[in-house]
Amino acid sequence: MAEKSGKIEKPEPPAPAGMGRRRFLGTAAVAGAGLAALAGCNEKPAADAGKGAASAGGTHAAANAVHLKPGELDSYYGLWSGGHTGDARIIGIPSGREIHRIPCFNPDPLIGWGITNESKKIMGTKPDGSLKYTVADTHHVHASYKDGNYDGRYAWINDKINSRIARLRLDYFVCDKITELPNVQGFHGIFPDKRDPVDEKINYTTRVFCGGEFSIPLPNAPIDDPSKYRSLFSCVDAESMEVRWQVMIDGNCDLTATSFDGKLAATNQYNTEMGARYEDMMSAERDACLFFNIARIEAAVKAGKFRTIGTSKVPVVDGTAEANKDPGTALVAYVSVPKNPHGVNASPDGKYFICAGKLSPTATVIELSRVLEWFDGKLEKIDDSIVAEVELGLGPLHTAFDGRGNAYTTLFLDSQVVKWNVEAAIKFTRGDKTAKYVVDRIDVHYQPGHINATQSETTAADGKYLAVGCKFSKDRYLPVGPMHPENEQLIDISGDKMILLADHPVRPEPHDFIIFKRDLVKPKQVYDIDHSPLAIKDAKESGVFRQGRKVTVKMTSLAPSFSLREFKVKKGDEVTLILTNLDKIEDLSHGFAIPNYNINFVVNPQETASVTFTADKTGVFWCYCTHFCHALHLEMRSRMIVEA
Ligand code: RUQ
Ligand code: CUA
Ligand code: CA
Repeated sequence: MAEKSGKIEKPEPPAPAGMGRRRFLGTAAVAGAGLAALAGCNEKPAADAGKGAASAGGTHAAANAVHLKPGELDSYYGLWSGGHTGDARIIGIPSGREIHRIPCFNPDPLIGWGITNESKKIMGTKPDGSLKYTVADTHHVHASYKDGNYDGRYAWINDKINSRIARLRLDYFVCDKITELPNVQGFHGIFPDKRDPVDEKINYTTRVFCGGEFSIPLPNAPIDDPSKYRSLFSCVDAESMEVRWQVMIDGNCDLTATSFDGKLAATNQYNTEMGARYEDMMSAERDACLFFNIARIEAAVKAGKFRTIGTSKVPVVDGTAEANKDPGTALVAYVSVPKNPHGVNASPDGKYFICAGKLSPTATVIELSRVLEWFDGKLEKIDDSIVAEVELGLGPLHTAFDGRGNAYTTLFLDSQVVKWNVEAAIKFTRGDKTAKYVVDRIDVHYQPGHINATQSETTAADGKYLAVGCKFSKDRYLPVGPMHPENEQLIDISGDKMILLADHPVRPEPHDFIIFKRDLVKPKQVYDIDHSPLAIKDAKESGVFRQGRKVTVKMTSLAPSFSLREFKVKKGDEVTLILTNLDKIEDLSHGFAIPNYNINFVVNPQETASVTFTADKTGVFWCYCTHFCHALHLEMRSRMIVEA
């Protein structure tokens, strides 16, 4: 294992008043009784159940805040990761209503994702045409920026299982590109940059950073010795979705954040030990938060100072601690933070990065300008970029911001959210023990992980609502067997005190989300017919076109009929069916299903989709519309006759 460079032991700051029970969670405690608590099975806070609602959220005012009258629209879009379902979900805030799902990594029969040729091309196929992957595990979703705020162009989402990044278009609310990261396992943290570090004119997102959480042999080979494993931090081009470059580092990447000036990307690291078992991964008292100097990395790539790994052509620069000791040339800075940190977040004033402690009850505040000073040779020790390290409670994970100088951190073990003031925490760390940095605490239900406030990590953070992703819901909903929903709780943060407003059950398990003002996106509700080169713009172009055993069936839809009421193909034909929906009216979508052929897809107004299949069964097959579109929806059919 490489020497952990620059890791100095920091004395623990004294516990603030009233925090006696929140001791440092040492290795011994965790290995014993503490482990059960880490898994979220600490004693069930039964007496506490509903307390938040009764004490605060149970008021009429709170209930009114989230209750929209029929026909009323939400004021924010919530973009939620879908977890196991490999999709992204759109949730209206404050109502908590799920409005839409965007399939990305997994097939979805509703819209024919993974069934149409267009979606298969995005998802990736094997040589036999079947999908390369059919499972996914999405965690984090983040949107593109301009001038420090969301610009409504794109969002990106990760698949941890197969190391894929998907891009979502925020005009049609669809996934349009997926890239698999080479030589990465456990792709976890993801964050777009907010502007270019060098070019002043590029004040918007052009890169997306992706952290690889699991270290592996590079190139991958059956090597047993974990000290030989490394992980990669990847930069993906926001437009082309190609991987621009990667940085090889010691330890691992977990979450990712970016600075508002475009100069730095950060990742927190819990496995500086480079252990292969959890006991090894928590043996050190401090781990790290890494800062990547984007301009320097890109200059190094330009100068040819890189290697490639295996069959990948992506340039890989050396970001290991040993190669980055000299600040004058360093590409990466390793800042020491306490024990197995989780979550790194950039404050909306652009000044700080906050790393939560997870196994340490602390949050560490790192000042961006000081990290830059270190790279410029003006700060002697990189750890002097730490301006605060304060106790918050047990199991701090993620942090959100209200734009008024306050941070909100989830405490997984305490089942709480703590509101704390960043400048007061800095004063406290500097020695002013009268500085009361904890502003408020609220119980949540239960074991919160992710947290986000409206517009949190933007210059337009407005401190109105806070959503908390509780990993355990226990007694909050009607029991539905062993699998419980997750509990997304909504909290009013517009005043000094946090007020619990509502519980929203969600299908497990979304992990992360962002919430932004509704006027930041301009969705389109009818396709531009030219979006597909295959579009059949006139019903008269319909027909069956044969070239040997390859048959193209061209069809249009216009409620309540398909342009071909019947069509004939022969057994063994490779059939490509192209369907354009000629309806122009908003919300007039048709479906197209072929019984016993396992085909179903949707065409929205002016949309074109195609499917290719082998006609391997003879007989009559009633292709029917699967989307209720008209009073004669049930009659909207076409007969496929497959002849012997
Ligand atoms: S991680 S609970 Cu996958 Cu987002 Cu922190
Ligand atoms: Cu077309 Cu139902
Ligand atoms: Ca560790």
